[in-house]
Amino acid sequence: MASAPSSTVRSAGSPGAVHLPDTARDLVKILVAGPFGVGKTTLIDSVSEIRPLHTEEQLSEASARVDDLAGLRDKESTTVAIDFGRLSLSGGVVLYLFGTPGQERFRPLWDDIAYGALGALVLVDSRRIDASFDVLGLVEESGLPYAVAFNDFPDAPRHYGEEQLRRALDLDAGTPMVTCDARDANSSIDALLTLVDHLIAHNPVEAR
Ligand SMILES: Nc1nc2c(ncn2[C@@H]2O[C@H](COP(=O)(O)OP(=O)(O)OP(=O)(O)O)[C@@H](O)[C@H]2O)c(=O)[nH]1
Ligand SMILES: [Mg+2]
Repeated sequence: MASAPSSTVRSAGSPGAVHLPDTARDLVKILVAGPFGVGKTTLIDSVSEIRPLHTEEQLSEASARVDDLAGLRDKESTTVAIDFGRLSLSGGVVLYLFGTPGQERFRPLWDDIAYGALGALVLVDSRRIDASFDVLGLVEESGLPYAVAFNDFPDAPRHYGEEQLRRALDLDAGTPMVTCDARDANSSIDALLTLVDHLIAHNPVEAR
């Protein structure tokens, strides 16, 4: 991966684009991971320059007993396999975004989806911190570098400090933590750029 300074990285893709820009140089697989209903599909929708691929199914009464709908009043569907989208950044970096469920029961799917990924953006809902433990366990186990993005729901508690959140999630000091609004493209791109900067720091390669 190229060592582009983050200040040069800006979204170069445009919604509705299909073909890769001629400048595409580094194609990077990124996971957008997180617990049920945290906003993975929403984030990929908001940033993707191609029509995102979704595998949504209506929530059933049976699934409501398994996946906690607390705080998710309007939620009517869930991703049953993956989401997929693409985001081109200037500097020739193209992110292929794979949204992946983070519940422990999806572990077999996780191994396949994670194959070849360079890193993960883990979305967290601060109203339901403990719902993120499974996915953080899976990411840690896979050894992927990752950044944590708190999806900013309007009724999210505001009284937690950064250190408190870091401790609650048992994050290393070096793991980037940001807040984003998954519905907002710029905010979501900023979260992805935080991850890209982290990956570059992890994997510095001489600029070609
Ligand atoms: N207020 C607010 N609502 C959001 C935000 N992000 C997502 N939502 C809503 O939260 C619900 C869940 O979002 P999804 O994108 O379906 O979450 P998901 O992580 O893909 O869910 P699963 O695939 O079922 O695990 C949807 O109703 C979204 O409209 C946000 O940043 N703020
Ligand atoms: Mg989804």
